[in-house]
Amino acid sequence: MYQTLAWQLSLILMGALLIAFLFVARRARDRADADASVVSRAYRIRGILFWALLVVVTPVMLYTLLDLPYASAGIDRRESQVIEVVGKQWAWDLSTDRASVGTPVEFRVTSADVNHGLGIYDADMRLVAQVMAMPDYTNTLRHTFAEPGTYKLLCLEYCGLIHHDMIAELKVVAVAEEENSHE
Ligand SMILES: [Cu+2]
Repeated sequence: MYQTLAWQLSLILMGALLIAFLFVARRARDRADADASVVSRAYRIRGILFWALLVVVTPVMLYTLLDLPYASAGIDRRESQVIEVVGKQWAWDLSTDRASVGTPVEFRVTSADVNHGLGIYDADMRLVAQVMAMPDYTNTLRHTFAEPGTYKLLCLEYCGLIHHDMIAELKVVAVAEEENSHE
């Protein structure tokens, strides 16, 4: 649905651009010699636009940058559960398929062959975290699961014939449940 909307919007914008382009091209042919007053007016408008842009864009940029999640992602330095993840054609090898709610999980992600993309999806198939799986390199992804459930690990980087079937499951359980399972 959004694709159709985006396509229609693109068509409209492309049309508007074409009309503007033709208009300018025509005007340029009509008046080849712009006089000095036009030039100086153009410079003045350009100056005003520059300052307007600066005044509008700077606060917007600062405001949106402050909202980036990177800083808060680094704060959770509590003891974490480590899960080693190796992607290979076409499966995920996990050192464990269990994790607990509320404790940070540190995924150490690498690949045994080609590039893969590790995507972690919740029960509603909403992407909750993702990181690249690269050969000869370990990427660290920290994520704290807020909800218990069975999460799915999918591959987000096309890696060959059976890429679509590269699925593993991770059971995220409440802490009490985890302790019971050891008894
Ligand atoms: Cu893949």
